[in-house]
Amino acid sequence: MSTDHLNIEVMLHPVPERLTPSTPTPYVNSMEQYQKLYKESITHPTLFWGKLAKDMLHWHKPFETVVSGGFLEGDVTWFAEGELNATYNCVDRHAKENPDKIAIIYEADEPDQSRYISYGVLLRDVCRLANTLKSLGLKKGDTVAIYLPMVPEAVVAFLACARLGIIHSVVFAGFSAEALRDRIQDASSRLVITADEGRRGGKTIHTKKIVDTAVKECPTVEHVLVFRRTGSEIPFKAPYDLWWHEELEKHRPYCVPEVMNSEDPLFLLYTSGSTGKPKGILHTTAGYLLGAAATFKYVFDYHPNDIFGCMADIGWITGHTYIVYGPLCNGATTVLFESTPVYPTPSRYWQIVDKHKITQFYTAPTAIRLLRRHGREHVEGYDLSSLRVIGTVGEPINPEAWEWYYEVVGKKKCAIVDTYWQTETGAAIISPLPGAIPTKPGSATLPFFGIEPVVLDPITGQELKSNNVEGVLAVKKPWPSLARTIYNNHHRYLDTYLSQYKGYYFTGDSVGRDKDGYYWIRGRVDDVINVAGHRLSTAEIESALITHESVAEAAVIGVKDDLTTNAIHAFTTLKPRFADTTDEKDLILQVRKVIGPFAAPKKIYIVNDLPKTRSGKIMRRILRKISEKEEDQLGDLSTLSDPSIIPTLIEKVRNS
Ligand code: 6R9
Repeated sequence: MSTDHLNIEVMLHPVPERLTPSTPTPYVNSMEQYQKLYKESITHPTLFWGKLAKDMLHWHKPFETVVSGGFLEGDVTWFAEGELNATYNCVDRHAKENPDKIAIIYEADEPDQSRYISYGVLLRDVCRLANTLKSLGLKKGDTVAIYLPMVPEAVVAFLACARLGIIHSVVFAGFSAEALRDRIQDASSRLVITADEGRRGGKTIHTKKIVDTAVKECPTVEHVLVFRRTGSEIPFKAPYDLWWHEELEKHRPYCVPEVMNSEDPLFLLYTSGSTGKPKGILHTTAGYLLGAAATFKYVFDYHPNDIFGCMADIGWITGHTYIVYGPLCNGATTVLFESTPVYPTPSRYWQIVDKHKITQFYTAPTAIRLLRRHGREHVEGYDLSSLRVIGTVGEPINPEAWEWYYEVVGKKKCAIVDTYWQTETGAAIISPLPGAIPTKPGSATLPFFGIEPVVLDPITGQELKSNNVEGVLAVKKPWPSLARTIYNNHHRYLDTYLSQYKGYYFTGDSVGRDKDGYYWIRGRVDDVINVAGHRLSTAEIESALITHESVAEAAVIGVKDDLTTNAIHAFTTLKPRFADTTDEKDLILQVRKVIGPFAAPKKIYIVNDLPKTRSGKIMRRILRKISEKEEDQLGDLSTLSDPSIIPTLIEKVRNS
């Protein structure tokens, strides 16, 4: 593979100077210190993680074995024999020490409706909800679905489950009723926690109605607990439906935390893979919590008086790790943002930074690209001098967006952390450390402590050991926050992550390692596509299309897009008797209905034929080239069963 493009001299941004004398000194203060600590973490992982786990977490019973098992068998465990409770770690210990410290700043959809929740109040609310869950007969090992907008009660719901050892399965509130139903069914959830309605960008989302549709086909659900967010009239069937405020009022504000084993499940989170069926990624208590807490502290260089603002949604892993578990485990103040970057104006992010004096700000490259398009005038006029670290996650950041973030937002004084990780990795695995690692726009730079990334030759699976190489990204040795399994499908876990390259964890991403050992994530090599930081599977969208009565076949591809990294394009053929009565709009609606609005294709082409190999495989590569208007690069067409359909496809795309 050519590596020429890796040799372009990229501007190396030095670590920023400390801003003022009162700026805290970063924990890791130089490249030498990073390298020394990194080396220790790799040569003595047991010592390294063992010490960190003792220092950062509160244990009811200490662990004896730091790590056992490995990638060959897929039977990794961390901190066996240890006992702890995630909620105790995230709430109780801080509430005891500093009950008035603000845990959550809720920045509501409307800018004038902020709420501040202290650790003391959070503990009481979590306990009341935990007692409510207990009274409903829920217990350790059960699963509960959480389908809530970005309100503090969502955090309360996470933590009340964790207090009792109930496995929470949060479903992003943008998913449709059908997608929610599938996730409730797969996890056999006994309860759904939701809201009457949601508010986002000035619009109302009919959350409870979506839940009502979903649970019709979910016999395991015994109750729906409804938080009142807007107070509008909604359909409500007691005693199946229960009001959050009425139930919590009945219960005491203290509940003893359940003592959990390190390897007991903490939560499930569904994510897209290369087949149509989403995977329930399972994280366990101690390993996940340690990964979240440690990366939060070091990657964002969190210090005790900081205000941390992660703009993600709690429905995705970024929200789990860097709105909830990472910050709260460190006793930090975390911002929960209900709105969008452009509501009511494209200055909203910077208003929030100014208003709450945010010190670390974390968002997705797609949001930065969007705001860059709106212009720097929307950033000017706000005091952003509280910021020290500004981060990105979810997709590669292009150098133009990086530079804009660095100059216009960070005023060339903040460290940018481009954090690479996945739902499966639980926490960041490749990322700069703000005080130590010089950055290059577009590179996630170097591995976090204890992570040994490798570049593999995609065909032979051989490790490409030198620098200046391109290949696929894998990790050599287990680390605490890696997901342990796919819920009820360990076989699929082994197949997806551990079998392709024996002895390694395979990320599904391709990567380059440059002459300085810096990593450049290139994108997925499987059928997963990244649209505005949302992870989607082409197969999942195809199966949504195919369930429409008129669709015969569907092929979905990710096409390069300036704003959203990839845009979804779909090619479909129709069953002859529906050919005159179905149009593109019907098919877009179908995807919105089955998955959710965020998965709707940007373009749908209804065509007579799809390009296939002689064995009947759809050649998506050709459709991608045609969609990207690169017809001159279609490559070898000789394997196509009918090459004559190509000009018609080109014409269709050109004329659309
Ligand atoms: C945390 C999260 C994971 C996929 C991952 C990769 C892409 C995430 C990235 C990045 C380039 C970064 N990705 N961070 N690509 N640079 N800094 O996003 O989890 O939703 O599971 O997505 O996102 O392709 O494999 P998830």
